[in-house]
Amino acid sequence: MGIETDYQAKEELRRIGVDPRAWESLAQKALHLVVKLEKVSLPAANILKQEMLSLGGDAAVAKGVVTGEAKSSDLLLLGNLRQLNKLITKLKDQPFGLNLLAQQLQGLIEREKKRRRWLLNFCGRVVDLSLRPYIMGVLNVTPDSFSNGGRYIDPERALERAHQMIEEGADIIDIGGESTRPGADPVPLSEELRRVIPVVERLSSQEVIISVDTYKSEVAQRAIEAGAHLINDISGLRFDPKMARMIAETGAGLVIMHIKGRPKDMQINPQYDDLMGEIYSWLDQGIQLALQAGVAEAKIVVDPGIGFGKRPKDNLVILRRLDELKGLGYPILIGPSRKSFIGEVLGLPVGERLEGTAAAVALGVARGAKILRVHDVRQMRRVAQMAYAIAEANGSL
Ligand code: HH2
Repeated sequence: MGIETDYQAKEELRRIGVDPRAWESLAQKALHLVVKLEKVSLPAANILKQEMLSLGGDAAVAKGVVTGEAKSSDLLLLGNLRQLNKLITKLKDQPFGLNLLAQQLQGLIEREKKRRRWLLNFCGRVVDLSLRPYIMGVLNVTPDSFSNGGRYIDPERALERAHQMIEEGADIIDIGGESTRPGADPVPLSEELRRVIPVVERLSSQEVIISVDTYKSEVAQRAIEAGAHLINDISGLRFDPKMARMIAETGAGLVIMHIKGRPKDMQINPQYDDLMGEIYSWLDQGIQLALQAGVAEAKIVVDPGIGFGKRPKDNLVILRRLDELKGLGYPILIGPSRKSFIGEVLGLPVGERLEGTAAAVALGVARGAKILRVHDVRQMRRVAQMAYAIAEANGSL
């Protein structure tokens, strides 16, 4: 079997029943790398060959290196992550430019680890979040959403809107059949199914990733059967105990979002002693629920839940301190689009929050957000891409 990512390696180790204390070191042995070096001097090539052999790996060199006739040689380092890390430690005190090579190797391994870490798989759809931020376009098929409510309740119009967002650069379409705005009442199961499933079915022939915004396992299951790849659970697996197992069985992706309370009451005087600490441990517990139910690591995305049981200033703090959630080890999604905290800062109604959303998206990306849930796809894709280019140039991601 091919193991590409740290996620995959640990998932296999978990399945086998390996003691979790051994996961880190075994995962390093499961991940193989081939590193090509050009024009390595004869003494350096000899040292690399010997060191790699002593570590149980190898190095491919030109024949002239062995006979001593070559002045230099291109070289392939062949080893696993553990061997290459040990090689780096050994090279740090070596002459012939090998200490510099150690630094370069270290940088390369870090980049490679990062690249592999962001490779997700939702029902067979590969999502590579190492390349650029992904845009999730909002498609509310509800009569009462806080923004665009009622516009796309007709499946024909919903489909038109979905195609428009795909054309504008949406990677994911997030279909929601129940408004979760503050004070909203739950929608009966049959009604949510009636709103969501026909749109999923008709969108399933497209290349786009289909997400369904629901906390009900039955809606999720029917949606996945109809062609959805990702379930966006605003309750972070807390409202429906059957959700986690159902996700595990289907291989769908899962967004675990933080919420304090329920949509009906979440904005009635929310309080936090330690905002980021609470969100962090709540998301961490949600991740554990998912993993225990058998959801693979490469399926999981986390979201601090902007506007879900938060005061306006809490939302600002979440965005300023978003990078603290990177410690969870999973890609971060944020949904600041047109929300009321922007209205509070700028004193503007929902239809005039484009620039405020852009600021939140740009800073979110700079602080590590990998998926942006937005209404204004064309504009926010540009904003996210630009913010990402700057943040990458800075080396801060
Ligand atoms: N926000 C909303 C709905 N779903 N899902 C995630 N993961 N993150 C969010 O921030 C988020 C979400 C609320 O926005 P919207 O769907 O536009 O409104 P409504 O709930 O009124 O339909």
